[in-house]
Amino acid sequence: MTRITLAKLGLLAAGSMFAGAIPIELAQENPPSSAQVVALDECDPVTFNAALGPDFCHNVALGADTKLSDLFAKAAAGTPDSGWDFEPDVVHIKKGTTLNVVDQGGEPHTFTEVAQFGGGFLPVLNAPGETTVPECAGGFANVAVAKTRILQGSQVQITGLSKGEHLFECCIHPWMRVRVEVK
Ligand SMILES: [Cu+2]
Repeated sequence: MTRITLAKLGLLAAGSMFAGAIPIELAQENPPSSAQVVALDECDPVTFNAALGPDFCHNVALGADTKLSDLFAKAAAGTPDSGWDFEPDVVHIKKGTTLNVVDQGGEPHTFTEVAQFGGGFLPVLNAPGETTVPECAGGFANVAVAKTRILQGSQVQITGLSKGEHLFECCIHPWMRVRVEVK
């Protein structure tokens, strides 16, 4: 027998021992429930990638794209592009529910818990007069911010939310906001 096969058998044995050890009550308990939040954007690959790098925007926008200059102009006017959005805007969950946040857009976002909604770390994308909230300060040079990043096509799971209200926003596009109510 090869070493790999032996290792596999060992894993199988360990797995069945573990399964056997699970108390019946636990096995019958419903799996923890989950709720989904989707991050959306319609970045235009041509203009975004020309400015931000060849692989920045992966969007398949099919005509719904927003050019980078338009995104900046709308943010500066205080009327940010509604194509950049977390959906739904409000989530009601029970304590213990896992929140799955999926980036279905073309560019990276962050899902960052904040005490109060406010500006992100790129002043050019903040509403007029809006300042960077403390939780977004430093941008991706700040590990606390960087670890809340969600890349295109990936998802993060938020667990262990306490009862009460939790506010999340994108530190890049700060008009992307979600209020989570935990009962
Ligand atoms: Cu974003």
